Amino acid sequence: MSKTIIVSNRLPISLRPKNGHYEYTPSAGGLATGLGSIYKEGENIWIGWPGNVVDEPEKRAEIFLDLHKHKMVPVFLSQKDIEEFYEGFSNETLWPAFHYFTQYIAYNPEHWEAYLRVNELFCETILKKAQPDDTIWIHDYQLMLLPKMLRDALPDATIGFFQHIPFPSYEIIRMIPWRKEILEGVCGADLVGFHTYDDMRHFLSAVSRIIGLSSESGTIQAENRIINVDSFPMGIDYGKFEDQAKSSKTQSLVKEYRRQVGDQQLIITIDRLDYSKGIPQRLQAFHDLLTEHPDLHGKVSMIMIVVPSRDMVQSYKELKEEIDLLVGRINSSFSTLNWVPVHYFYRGFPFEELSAFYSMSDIALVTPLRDGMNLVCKEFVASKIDQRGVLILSEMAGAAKELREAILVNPNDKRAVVDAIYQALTMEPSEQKVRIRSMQESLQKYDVFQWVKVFMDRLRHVKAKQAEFTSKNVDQKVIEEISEAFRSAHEPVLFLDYDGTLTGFTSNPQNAVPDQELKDLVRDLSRMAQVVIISGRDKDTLEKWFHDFPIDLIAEHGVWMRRKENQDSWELYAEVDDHWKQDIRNVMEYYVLRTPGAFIEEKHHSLVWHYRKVESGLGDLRMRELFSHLKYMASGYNLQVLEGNMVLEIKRPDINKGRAALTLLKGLENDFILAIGDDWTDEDTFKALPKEAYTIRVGYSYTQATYNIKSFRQVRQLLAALTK
Ligand code: GDG
Repeated sequence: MSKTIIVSNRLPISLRPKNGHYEYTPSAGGLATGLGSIYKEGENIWIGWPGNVVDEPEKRAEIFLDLHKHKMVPVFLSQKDIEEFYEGFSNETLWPAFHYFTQYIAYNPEHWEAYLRVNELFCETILKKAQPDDTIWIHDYQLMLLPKMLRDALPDATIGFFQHIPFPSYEIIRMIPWRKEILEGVCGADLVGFHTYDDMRHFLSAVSRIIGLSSESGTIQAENRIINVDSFPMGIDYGKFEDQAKSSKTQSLVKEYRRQVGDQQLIITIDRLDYSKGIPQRLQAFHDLLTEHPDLHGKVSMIMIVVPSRDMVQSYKELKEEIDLLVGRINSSFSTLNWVPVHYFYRGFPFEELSAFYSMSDIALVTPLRDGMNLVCKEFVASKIDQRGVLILSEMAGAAKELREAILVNPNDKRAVVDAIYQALTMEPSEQKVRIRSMQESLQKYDVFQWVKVFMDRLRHVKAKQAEFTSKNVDQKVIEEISEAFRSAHEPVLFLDYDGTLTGFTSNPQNAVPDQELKDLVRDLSRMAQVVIISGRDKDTLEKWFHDFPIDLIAEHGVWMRRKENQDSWELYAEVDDHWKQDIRNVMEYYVLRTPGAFIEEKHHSLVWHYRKVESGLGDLRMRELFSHLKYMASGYNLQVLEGNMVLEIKRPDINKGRAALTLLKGLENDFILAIGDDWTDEDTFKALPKEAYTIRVGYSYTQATYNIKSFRQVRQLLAALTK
């Protein structure tokens, strides 16, 4: 039976040395709870770093055995790994880059080496446990190379990757010298998940621009499979926060704390120490609020919990000092003997106390400058069992995409934050109730268990889709079957599209000249079968490239044909009516002028707008614009607009490769037909041919063809097999 392996940098446990041994405390974090429903079942396991540096082999062995009981497998990291891989590349390169703090990005080749090394170490550990058909779910930015490493070793494994932090725009990711390896690493997965649609589209754009893999509706077309990219906003364990808030323990803590702080409004803020969380900016806004509203003195306090984190990293040390200073400034300026404006805690609290803080607070001020999701705001809402309270939430947190009833603010706009706090302090209880209730409803429905379920379902779905393609894949068995049928046929005919089928694409179409290997292949085939090159290319180009080959040529999707019996003459197979061309050309030229790199190709029956050389993204944008423009004009002329591989073509609908293929076959008694093509124009051929024909589409798109094949290289291999 196949199993599921969860992989994350940290295991959901902490080890504390005690009396020469270790004490294990399970983590209560949201991810650990959500994934608990998975790794604790059956043979499933969780693999990760236990959080301590342990070098002695005996101690490692002891931990290994202990963790085994908890269904965990440790990856041991050395002090150097921690410094270079974790603090270094993960937290000084990827973290600042992905949170748009470009001024903090370190570009250190040794850190990159460590990142590679540790990802490999994870890979080796996983490979000791994984079977070829297991499901492996990898978490977060510390392990972005791992999906590909695993894919290389286990080509059929089901691999999911989820990134908990934002994925930045192409402009940022391109700054990282190792961007290509990172993106290729992630693309080893079958399903890649982010918290928001913005992260997802940034990732897709980077993949297309940096590693040249295009995508449609979140599906990346890799060379031999599809990869799905989607957004899965992570939820919390709603029930746990609700139940805790209702518990007598929390209720009595709330009473006690309330007694201590007296009758005033409370603003809660909870974050790990991190510059992305906007803590100094928040303090400055609170400072301004107190300056502008002396009437609030003594009536409102902020409870600020900052959980120590990464304090070995220089930028974090500096941040800590800045926060200490700001808190000191506010408290020293405004405190009275019975009122402290900021209750500042630089430490973590047990869950019951955290719950009491959420429950007793009137306002949660969650203003990160950038945050993948932010769970604190969700936990606050879930803890409001009396539905009193106001959430102020940064637009820059992933959660802002879901929690629309919060007061949303731009955390860089200090004025807006001050106003938002004032609005929250004066909000009517009836309005608070409406807002909180609506947010609670959605958080309850989409909790962390639902998040896990949706991700896993989607992963299965992608795998099923891939299997559909694989079942149609031209493998060795199919090659043998086709070769066998080819050899026993008396009158075999081969319809071969040219660009993308027999050869790859070049930025200038005129450079896709047949190479020697292809020429030899076509010649060899022409001795054994009727070979038809069936292309959208103009006749002059085909004539130039294949003039003296004993083959049939079909140009411009069937407007022109040259039969092998009559190599010197091209016949026109469709009446050319080009009265529409000038109008359409004018429009296309306007789009050429606006789009550097675009150009027009004129054929007898069609006009083609090429954008392969246009800056990525701009080409698509202009193509969409031109598409709708031309579509409107096309109906008046009874023309058809078709989207091809980096081209937009407008042509008469009655001229197509299918019609041309049938014209050529008329009166012949072919006992073997093979057609291969790579785009929509070839679909007409596949559709028109008799059922017994072998039809193959290059690439893994949906097709009418019986089979899919990976690339033109595999097409050549198949054709070479026929000649043997
Ligand atoms: C990353 C992404 C994304 C905090 N103080 C205490 C305490 N906490 C718990 C909170 C909350 C968690 O820590 C913090 O989660 P966040 O989501 O706010 O932030 P990150 O740690 O940066 O997490 C983030 C997340 O991954 C999930 O994908 O949302 O954007 O950066 O659960 O409750 N828990 C206890 N005591 C504390 O004092 N017990």
